[in-house]
Amino acid sequence: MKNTALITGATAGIGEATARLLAKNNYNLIITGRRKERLDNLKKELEENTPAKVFTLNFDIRHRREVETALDSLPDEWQKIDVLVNNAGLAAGLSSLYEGDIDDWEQMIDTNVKGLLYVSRKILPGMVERRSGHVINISSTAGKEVYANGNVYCATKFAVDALNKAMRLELVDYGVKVTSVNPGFTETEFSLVRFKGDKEKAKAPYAGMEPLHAIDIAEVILFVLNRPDHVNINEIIVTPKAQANAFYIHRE
Ligand code: NDP
Ligand code: 8X3
Repeated sequence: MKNTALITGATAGIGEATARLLAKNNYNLIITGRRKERLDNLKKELEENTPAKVFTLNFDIRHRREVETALDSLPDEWQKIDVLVNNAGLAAGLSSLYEGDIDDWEQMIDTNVKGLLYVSRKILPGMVERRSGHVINISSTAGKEVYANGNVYCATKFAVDALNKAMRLELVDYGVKVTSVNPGFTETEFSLVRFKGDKEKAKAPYAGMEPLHAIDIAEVILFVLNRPDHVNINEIIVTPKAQANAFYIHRE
């Protein structure tokens, strides 16, 4: 029997690559995001080309009522969620705290921390009740070390790291696995979003080095999920070969 995975932020990057990979590996999928057309196209593509059934939920994760209404609307046959990939997130801007844009801060906190909490609060009770499940929280190298001008983004990812540890403690007695996956530089739409559509600025972080690709992280997620039942990977940090930590990059 297939398991069901709910992936937040599946319209691009790591979430989309994870959806594609899990669809080929015996999962049915609930995919979420704000861009409805992308969700619909991905559902169509995956249902045509893989054995997966796909359900789409279109909501802005920052809005608690939208999240609750969307998740409450799941039909009975989609209620049993075995895997939750808390992936939706973003960085907005790159500047010192003393020059920071408060709207950017709020967007990051509302998406990366509060959005993750809203979704988790709805999905975890079912896992606890069934005494099974696996939550994968996408944190970052930025959740392990702070880099200059990363301040609030780093703070949100440190928060994800703390929530990951909290979930592990609180869910271990119910047989629910919890893992944080902490990627380094990964070339997705992340940088374009951070720099608000400025393509030149978005390319700069990857100059003279090969970043990770979204599929690299999707493969790690599948590896984590495929461990035997008695094994839990608590956290995993994955960087490009050229990235030593959150802020030291070797460039050719
Ligand atoms: P992308 O920008 O390519 O994808 C981000 C995804 O998050 C999109 O599907 C987007 O969907 C969704 N999302 C963003 N805001 C919202 C919102 N308000 N409501 C619902 N969905 C939202 O970036 P990545 O794939 O790189 O990022 C995925 C995760 O990985 C993030 O948590 C990021 O912080 C983390 N990460 C990324 C790294 C990188 O270098 N790329 C490194 C380490 C961690 P839509 O816009 O359609 O709503
Ligand atoms: C994303 C990686 O280093 O751009 O979490 O913050 S970084």
